[in-house]
Amino acid sequence: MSRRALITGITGQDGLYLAEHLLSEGYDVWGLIRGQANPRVSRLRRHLPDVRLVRGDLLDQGSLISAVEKAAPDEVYNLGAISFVPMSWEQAELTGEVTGMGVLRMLEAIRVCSGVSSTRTGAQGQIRFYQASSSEMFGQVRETPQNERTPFHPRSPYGVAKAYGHFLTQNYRESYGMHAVSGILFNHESPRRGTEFVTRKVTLGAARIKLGLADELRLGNLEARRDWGYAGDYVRAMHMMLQTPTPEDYVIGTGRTHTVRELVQAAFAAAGLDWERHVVGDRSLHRPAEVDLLCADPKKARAQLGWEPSVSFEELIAMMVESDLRLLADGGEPDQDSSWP
Ligand code: NAP
Ligand code: G4F
Repeated sequence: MSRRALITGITGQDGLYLAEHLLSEGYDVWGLIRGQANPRVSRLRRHLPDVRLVRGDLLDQGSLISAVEKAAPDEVYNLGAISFVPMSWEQAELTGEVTGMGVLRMLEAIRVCSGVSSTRTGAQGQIRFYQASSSEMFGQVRETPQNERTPFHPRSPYGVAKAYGHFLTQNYRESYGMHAVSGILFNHESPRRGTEFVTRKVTLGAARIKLGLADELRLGNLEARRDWGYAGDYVRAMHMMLQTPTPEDYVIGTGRTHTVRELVQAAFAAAGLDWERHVVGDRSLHRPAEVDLLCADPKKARAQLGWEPSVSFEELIAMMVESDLRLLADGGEPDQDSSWP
């Protein structure tokens, strides 16, 4: 019998890559979808008709219990979240509910459906759980590079909500013996990345300027540093983490860090443009509190999972620029079907 996986956040960047990866591994893949006439659901149906869909929302405990009962998964990947950091200041309570409390509701759905309690811990055949934790939890970093033991100092309501979900995942492992793991993933990008995130905003902006569709690109803090990798590599790590005999948490990143300025230089160079002629600084895009520097120490994942990234920063940015140039030249729009290559 095929193994079954249930993915929350399946309409997002990582959800689609993970679903493709698990299908290629022979899994029966189920995706949690929400909302009425959500355009990302029809895009998902067209892209991956083999994925089975079940309705539910991380805000709705009963719907998650029903989804787990219906999908009867061996593995649950909790990728659903409000994931755009600036939005977490504008809608802090909602971010706490979805990105933080949503983890509690998903863990409870698994616990209830598995019949696990404080006196009856998990047994063989239990549902394994992956939580999408984030390097944003390190925030104002205490050391560089950051590893699994680096303390957290989150700088946004999003980072705080992720820290809650992270500790709760550890707590359910320790309280109920659940096979629950957190992947502390550093920024990962792709041609499918949402256009609100800086990499895609820059590659799409460079492509628009190259094709004469725009003349300038407005950006915030150019000095922030991130460890950027390729999303297709990172979903392999999620799967690997759930296959180990003992549940543990892992940092996933490349170990290389670049400024936003270097990202801009790389993207505009890939499009054959001089970035200084087009990029305009915009104070309104700076954040109330910034994460200045992220850089992963992925030694544990390399040693214990055998995980390695396969795409360099330069290859990633060139891949995204090429994809955006193709998309716009074909008359596509980034938020429509064609933007998911
Ligand atoms: P994304 O593209 O923003 O996708 C977010 C997903 O969450 C979407 O499928 C969205 O579905 C779903 N969602 C939002 N609110 C929900 C709710 N109330 N109930 C159920 N689902 C809901 O994010 P991503 O980049 O794929 O990231 C996946 C996960 O990894 C997120 O948890 C993110 O915080 C975390 N993470 C990402 C990175 C990164 O660099 N990409 C790094 C570290 C951690 P709708 O279509 O219904 O809106
Ligand atoms: O691309 P970003 O919006 O990603 P951020 O805030 O690092 O968060 C992403 O990575 C996290 C992992 O560390 C995830 F957990 C999270 O869900 C998300 O996927 O911004 C990156 C940097 C920031 O320092 C920001 O201030 O780029 C800087 N930046 C400068 N100008 C900008 C802009 N960011 C955006 N989005 N837009 C700008 O115009």
